[in-house]
Amino acid sequence: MDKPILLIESTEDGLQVNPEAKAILENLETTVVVIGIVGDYRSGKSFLLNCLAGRQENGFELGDSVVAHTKGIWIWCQPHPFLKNTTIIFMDSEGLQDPDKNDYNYDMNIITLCFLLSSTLIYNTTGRIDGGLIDKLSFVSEVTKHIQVRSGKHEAVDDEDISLQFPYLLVVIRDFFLKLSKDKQEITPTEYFYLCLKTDERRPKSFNQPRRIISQYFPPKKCSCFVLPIPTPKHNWLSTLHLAPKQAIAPEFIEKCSELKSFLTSISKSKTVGCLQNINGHLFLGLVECYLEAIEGGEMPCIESALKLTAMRENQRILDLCMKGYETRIQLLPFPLSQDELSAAHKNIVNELTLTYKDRIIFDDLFVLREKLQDQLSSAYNTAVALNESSSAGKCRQILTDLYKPIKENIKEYMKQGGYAAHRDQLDEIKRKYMNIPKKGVKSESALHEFIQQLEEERNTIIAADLEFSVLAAKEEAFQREIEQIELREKMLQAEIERSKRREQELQELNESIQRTFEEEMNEKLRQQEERFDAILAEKDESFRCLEETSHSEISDLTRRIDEFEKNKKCIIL
Ligand SMILES: Nc1nc2c(ncn2[C@@H]2O[C@H](COP(=O)(O)OP(=O)(O)O)[C@@H](O)[C@H]2O)c(=O)[nH]1
Ligand SMILES: [Mg+2]
Repeated sequence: MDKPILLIESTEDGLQVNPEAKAILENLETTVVVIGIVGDYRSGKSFLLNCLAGRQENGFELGDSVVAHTKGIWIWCQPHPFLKNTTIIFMDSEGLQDPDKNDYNYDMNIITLCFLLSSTLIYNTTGRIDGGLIDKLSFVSEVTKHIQVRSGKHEAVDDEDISLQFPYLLVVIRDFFLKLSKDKQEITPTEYFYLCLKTDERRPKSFNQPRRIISQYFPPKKCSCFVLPIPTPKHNWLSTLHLAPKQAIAPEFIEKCSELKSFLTSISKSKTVGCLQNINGHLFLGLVECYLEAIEGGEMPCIESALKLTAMRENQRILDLCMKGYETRIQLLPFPLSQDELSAAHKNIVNELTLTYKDRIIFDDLFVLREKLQDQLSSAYNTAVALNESSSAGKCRQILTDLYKPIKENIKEYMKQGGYAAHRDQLDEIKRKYMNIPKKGVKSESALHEFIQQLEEERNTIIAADLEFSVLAAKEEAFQREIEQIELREKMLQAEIERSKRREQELQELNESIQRTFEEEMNEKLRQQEERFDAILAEKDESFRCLEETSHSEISDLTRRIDEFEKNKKCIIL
């Protein structure tokens, strides 16, 4: 925190927690050590806290006039100088006995809240350690009247009980210049303080009562007195110390302040209320709210009730954190998972969360809390199971949709004869591919079943189309066959015609051939005949010639013979 912030403001509706401070404290997970300061108004409380916090600029506001500047209760969170995970909350309060307010109840409420909230409470005053200081401290007994330790109304309040709940009291006296001694021996301010607390039975009750109460509630182990010198010898800086240059501040003051700081950090323990140990920012806020509720409700703030309520609220917060942690971790799981994987992850997360939060759960309602946690965890686990199922179903559906996409896009191709078988084969292929895809989660089978079921209508359409196309195909086939028959017949006829043509041609050719042959033969025969005739003729001619010759010779012979005959006749006649 860069600068102080108002924690409790005084509004028209009474004291209220400032939402800005609430937001800061709600997120403050470290243990807190609360160093509060109360005391007279304009007694240098804010200036001292700034010195202890180590910074004047942007620190608690100082009043450089007689008008008190700090209103309500302010806080300034700073890391503890040497304790890990610890934050010191410096808590500045409105001064007491401000003549402007003159409201006793208001003062008591502020001081009671500081008492209840501080681990160490500085009572800041100026002057001396004397009876006057003790009188001023009698407000402690007043505070006890405003605090209830236990919630049981008729229960007797044990002073030690109250004392245990009280913070460490550090009385700081400002502008102190006296030497403290007893029997000429220098003594410490604390020793001197306790000397002043001694009762004297010869003195009246009004003298002894406050001393007794202070000794009772603040024994030496719970109280110290510290003195601080005047911060500067230059009185003109006193009203504006926060503006004074460093060299204007007295070295003894600086030294004493750092001594006080070391002392404070060494004695200031983390804020503890009853069994509520190591209170952190939001538990502290819980206490603030509980005490304020009581005060504003006109009741006495009760430590035990505040403790229980704060513990209950804190436990609920832890429970919520636990559940939030569970949900966050579950959401980071790589869904979908198998049931075994999910169950193992659930167990791991629960174990881790138990380890993280078990020490932060507060006391007595552990059983109730455990039951509550178990209930919430089992319902969160059911949600995780449902989430796993829906994630698995989603993934499986997506895989199946992707695998089926090419078929879906070309579904018309299956609206034909044999389409059903083709579609079925494709589906079988998809099923095979799908089953080989790993990490589909718990809904693998059911998603497939559902998917196939969803295809029922489509498949029926394919079957119907398949049948329709089969009938058509059968008809077409019959028609085709008829056409084929006709074509065949046509072909046959054609072939017949061809054949007959061919036969005709063949016949013609044959005829022609025969004719030709015949003609050739005839011609041959004629030729031969002619030849024969010619031969015969030639022969005849020859024979005629021969005959002629023969005849001629015969004739000639005859003639000769005739002639001879004639001649012979003549001769005979003669
Ligand atoms: N004499 C004196 N004046 C102081 C001291 N510390 C602070 N002052 C001055 O007292 C005035 C009030 O201081 P402040 O811290 O606002 O007082 P608060 O009202 O108690 O918070 C301022 O003008 C400071 O300069 C101190 O130790 N001695
Ligand atoms: Mg102040």
